[in-house]
Amino acid sequence: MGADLDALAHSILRDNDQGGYTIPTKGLYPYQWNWDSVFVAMGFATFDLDRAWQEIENLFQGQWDDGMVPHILFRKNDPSYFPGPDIWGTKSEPFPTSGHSQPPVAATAMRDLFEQSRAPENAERAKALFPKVMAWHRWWATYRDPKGHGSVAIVHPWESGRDNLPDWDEPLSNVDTTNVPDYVRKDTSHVAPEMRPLKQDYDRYMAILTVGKACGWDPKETVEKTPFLVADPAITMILLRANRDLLVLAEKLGYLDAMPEIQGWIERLEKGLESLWNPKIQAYVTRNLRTDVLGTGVSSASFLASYAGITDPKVIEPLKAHFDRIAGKVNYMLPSYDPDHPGFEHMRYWRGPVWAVVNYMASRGMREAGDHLRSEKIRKDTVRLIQQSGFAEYFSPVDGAGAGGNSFSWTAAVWLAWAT
Ligand code: 9WN
Repeated sequence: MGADLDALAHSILRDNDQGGYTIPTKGLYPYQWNWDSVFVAMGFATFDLDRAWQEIENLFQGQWDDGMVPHILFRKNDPSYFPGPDIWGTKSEPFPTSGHSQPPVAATAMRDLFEQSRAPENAERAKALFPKVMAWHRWWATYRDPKGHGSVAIVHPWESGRDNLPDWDEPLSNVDTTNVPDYVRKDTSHVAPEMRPLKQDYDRYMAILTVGKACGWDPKETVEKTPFLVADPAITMILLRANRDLLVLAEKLGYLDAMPEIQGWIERLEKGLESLWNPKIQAYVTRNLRTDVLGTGVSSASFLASYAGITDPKVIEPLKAHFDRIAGKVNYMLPSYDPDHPGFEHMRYWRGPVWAVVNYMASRGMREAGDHLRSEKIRKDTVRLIQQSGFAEYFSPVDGAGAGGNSFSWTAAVWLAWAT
């Protein structure tokens, strides 16, 4: 069984490989996505380290002059996805891209690849990538903390990678959709609509995109004008973790001058996380930076606290209690949203389903923090899900059914890199 699944995972990565970059799955997502590629690199690293480096290097081919690494790289036009390059309308070189970013996992993967083999050619590749990653992290630090809280703000739910999380409902409810031109979705022609965001969500996604486009996706102007500006605990934690890994790389690669700047980012993000702690529910939540309203639910983001290097028992203990409560409610951890919350839907995308990549990060952090029991619970549940339902995009935490796209790259990658 394990060997069969390993072989299948390899073939999924090879099949979705477009020659140097990998698409998440055919049909539904025919382009290169940012955090997908980074997890894919972790999978490739288990059998082809050169190809793993190449995946990350090619992601940075899409980097903008201001340092931003876009969430989608449109290397060639493919009408099976909406919204494509014409709708985004960016003028980026050498190929069109989307206009905002996605969770910055790259530095963490880079450190893993570097530590896997310090052969001179790997050190050279890490050295060449380092300034690009610095520029990306500097972009987050410069533009995405407009209120000075220290947390990371996103300008579109797509930027979070957790597109229809119930926490976005409140900020999205303030988005005016009256001027959204007609459009035709493609996602619901590939996947059952009940597993995808609602039309109302898509209308709002398009309205926000239209504002960003009118700003030319200038980072400062977009933050000023976007109708959706929300601090995201997951990106804040992922960037915090990535900065800790970048700091280690700076030292090992001889970029000593970069260290104080990275250290400053780490301290700011640690402080920023405090502003996302909701004392009422004892968990990390989103903060709408337009209204100052805090999210009301425990999403899987909270369980990335150890991954982010947070050790304070005042935070970790209540989160463990949430974990144990939730584990008593579902058959497979981690649901993307609290099953006790009215916003929970077990098959609808980021409103409940389990995502292997989030499981990987959460479990890794818990293991590093010495919480082997919970870390292993997540890993074993992920193995059971994949054994039962294959390499699906996401899974029901209730019955383990696979949902979304099939033959999914990051699920295969995470299987190879961590689950088995
Ligand atoms: C929009 C590719 C991406 C993931 C995201 C996931 C989904 C896209 C979509 O697919 O988002 O970016 O069109 O639904 O939410 O996390 O990177 O797998």
